[in-house]
Amino acid sequence: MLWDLFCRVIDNHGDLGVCWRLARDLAERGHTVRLWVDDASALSWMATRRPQAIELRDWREGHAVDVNLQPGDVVIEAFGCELPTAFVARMAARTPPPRWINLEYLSAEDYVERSHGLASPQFSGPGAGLSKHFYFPGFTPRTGGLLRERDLLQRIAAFNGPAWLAQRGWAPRPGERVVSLFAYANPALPALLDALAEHPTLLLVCPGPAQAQLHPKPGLRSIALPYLPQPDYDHLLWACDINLVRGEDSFVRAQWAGKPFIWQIYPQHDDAHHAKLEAFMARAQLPKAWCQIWRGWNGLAALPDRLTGLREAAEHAVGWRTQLASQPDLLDQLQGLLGVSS
Ligand code: TRH
Repeated sequence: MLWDLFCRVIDNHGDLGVCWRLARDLAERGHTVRLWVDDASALSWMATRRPQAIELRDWREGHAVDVNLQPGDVVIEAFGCELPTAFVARMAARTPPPRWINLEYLSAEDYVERSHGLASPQFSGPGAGLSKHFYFPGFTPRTGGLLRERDLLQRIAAFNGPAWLAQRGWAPRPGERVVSLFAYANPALPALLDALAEHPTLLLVCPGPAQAQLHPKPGLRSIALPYLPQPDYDHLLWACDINLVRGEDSFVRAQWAGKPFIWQIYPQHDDAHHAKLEAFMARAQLPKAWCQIWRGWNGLAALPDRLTGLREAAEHAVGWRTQLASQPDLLDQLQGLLGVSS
């Protein structure tokens, strides 16, 4: 089937990160994808390998949608990005009309289960007659699930983390733990570095504000990493002992890595992110001491001076991954909703 996937890059890399991962998963399952992106520049480092089945299209202002273009069988409007009206008109003119999906941001909050799968018939405008379905990713069987490539868990089980790190010159010294750090600007960074230094640690720091704030301290070595291709960023998460992640896609990938992780949620001006953070910790039944570390890292409490609860968090990470992996993945569910097989 042909899928039209529309992505508008707001800021950071998650909108494109999620859409690129979705496009790759669709291509892997035999589909053809037209990925419409307004700013595809991050693909230069994120997507060094481009599957044949993914065609990149530019939809910045001034790149009018080709009026002769026949919309695909499925149109995905990622994160409510508002499709070009000319394209919506083409959708309404197509027989049969394409299935229209609004792929929402990920949340563990209760409203997700109530909202997932709802239809929104369009009574006016260029799309009159079409019906849009809201698709909410999530952590429970009554949500749209999480992106998980079919062979992901086998690849993780077969992965040799120490060899992968050593090949890149990022191997820990004997007795050192390896921690990955991908974060927004964070006033708790000095306190985090102190807590990490309690145990000999090699910190692998992804591009971002933290790279400018690193100074050597006893017990803590750090290496500033370049942006890695998306599959290699996954490998980094699988190779490390603890992962600090942010946003949405790296947050999910840390859960598949099955290692203890700390999430810096994407900050929202009205503090709505506080409820999202608490909702996930409750949904995942994160160990109490580890919740305090999470609140400290997200500015909701003082960061403890040690990573208390790390052992419980390591056990929890494995059990939580097993629970999530027992649910159908996002694409299996979406194809089921659409009555599509791959
Ligand atoms: O970059 P982010 O903060 O993106 C955010 C979130 O998605 C948030 O929900 C959204 O509202 C906001 O964008 C607009 O974090 P995230 O979601 O982890 O996206 C980063 C992507 O970049 C992810 O797909 C992983 C990928 N990545 C690489 O491919 N290589 C790298 O080296 C790094 C650090 C990340």
